[in-house]
Amino acid sequence: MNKVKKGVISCLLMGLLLCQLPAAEPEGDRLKDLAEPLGLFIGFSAPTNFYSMSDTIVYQEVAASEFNIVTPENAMKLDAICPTQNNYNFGPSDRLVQFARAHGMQVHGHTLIWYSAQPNWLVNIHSRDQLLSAMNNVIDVILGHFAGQILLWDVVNEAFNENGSYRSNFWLNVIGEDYIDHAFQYCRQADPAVKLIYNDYNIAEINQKSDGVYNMIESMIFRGIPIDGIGFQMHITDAGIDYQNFADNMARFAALGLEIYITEMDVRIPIIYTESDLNNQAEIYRQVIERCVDQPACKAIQFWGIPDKYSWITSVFPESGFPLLFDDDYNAKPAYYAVQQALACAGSVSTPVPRKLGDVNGDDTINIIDALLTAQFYVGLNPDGFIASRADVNCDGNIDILDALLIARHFVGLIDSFSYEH
Ligand SMILES: [Ca+2]
Ligand SMILES: [Ca+2]
Repeated sequence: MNKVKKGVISCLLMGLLLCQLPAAEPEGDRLKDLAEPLGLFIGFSAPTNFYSMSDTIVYQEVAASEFNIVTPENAMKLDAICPTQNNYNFGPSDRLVQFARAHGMQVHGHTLIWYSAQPNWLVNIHSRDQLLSAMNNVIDVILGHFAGQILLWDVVNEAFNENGSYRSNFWLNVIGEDYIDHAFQYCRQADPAVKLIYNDYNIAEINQKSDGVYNMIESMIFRGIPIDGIGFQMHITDAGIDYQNFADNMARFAALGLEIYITEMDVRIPIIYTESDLNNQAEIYRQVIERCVDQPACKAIQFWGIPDKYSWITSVFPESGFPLLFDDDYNAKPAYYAVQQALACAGSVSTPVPRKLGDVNGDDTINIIDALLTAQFYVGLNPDGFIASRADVNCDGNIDILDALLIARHFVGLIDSFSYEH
C-alpha cells in the first residue's frame, strides 16, 4: 500500500483528528536502502514528543522509511532522565526505543556527561568522591536499563574549548581532568557491549580544538581507557568546510582505531533564501557524505532532525534556518537528493556488482532496456517509470549518452561495475 493510501486510512481511523496527509514520497531509493549495503547507518534525531506531534503520522512514516538509526534530542539527557536523585524517568526514551525496535532501527544514546542539561542535585555536589560515586551510579542505572537496546552512547559531550583546552564545567571543577576517564570506565563496566564515543562540535576539521580531542583520546588509548569512537556533530554554515581537511582529520582518528560517527549534521542557510542557497546546501551535504563513504571508519551519518520546521537552528541563529533534508511539508529538498546521489555513487565504485544504479526501470535487473530508456531520457523523452536518480551511473552529475553506453557495456559483460568513467 502506498503512503498516501495508508495516510488516508490512518486519518479515517483517527476520526480526522491529528490528521495530515503524507507528502509525496521522494523519487528514487530510500536513504537507508542505499546506506545499508555500504555498512553505514543513516539517521535522525527525534524530539521527546515525536509520537504526539500534530503531524506525527507523516513524521513517523518518513522516519521509518528513510532512516536506520535514531538519536533522542533531549529524552536521555540527565536532567530529563534523572531529574532528582535516585528518581528515573525512562518513559519518553523507552517510547523512542520501542519505535526504533518496531522499525528495525538502532538507537544512539545521547548524552551522559555534559556541562548542560544536568539536574540540580548533581550540580550541587561539591566533593570529588561523592560526585564520582553519583556519576558511577547514574551510569550504572541508565546503561543497565538500556543494555542490549542501544548501539552507542555519547559518554562525554562538548568537553573542550575552541583553543583545545578543557572546557570549564562542574565535572572538571569538582573532579578534575580525569572525570572523562572515569566516565568511560564506568560505562564499560556497566555495559561491556555498547559502543562508547566522545562527541563535540567544530572538530570535523584539523584545528586547535580537534587537536586537543585527538591528544586526549590518544592518551586514553595509551593508558587503556575504553573508547570506541568519536562523534563529529557537524552543525555547518553555508560556507561549508574544507573537505580535504575533513578527510585528513577522519584519517588520523581512524588511525587510532576509532570509529567515526557524524552525529548531528545540519547545514544552515539564510532565513531569506534563494534556489541557489538550496543548491549550495545540497553541495555541502554531498561533499561531506562522499568523504564519509570513502573512509571505512566512518560508520554513521545522522541529521539533527527531519523537517526544517523542527530544527533548533533559527531559535539560536535567528538569521539562519532551513538546515535539513526535508522542507516543512516533508518534501525532499535538493539536499535530500544530493545525499541520495552520494550514497548511490559510493556503491558503484566500491562493489563489483551494482545494486540499483543503472536499473532505471526498477525491475531488479540491469539490461539493454535500461540503456535504451536512459538514451530516450537523454534525447528529451520522459519514459514511463524512469527512475532518474539511478541513471547517472558514472556519477558525473549528468544523465547523458555515456551513461546509456555504460549500462549497455555492463549488460554485455564488458564491465562489471560502474566506475567514474567518462
Ligand atoms: Ca532494469
Ligand atoms: Ca553521467
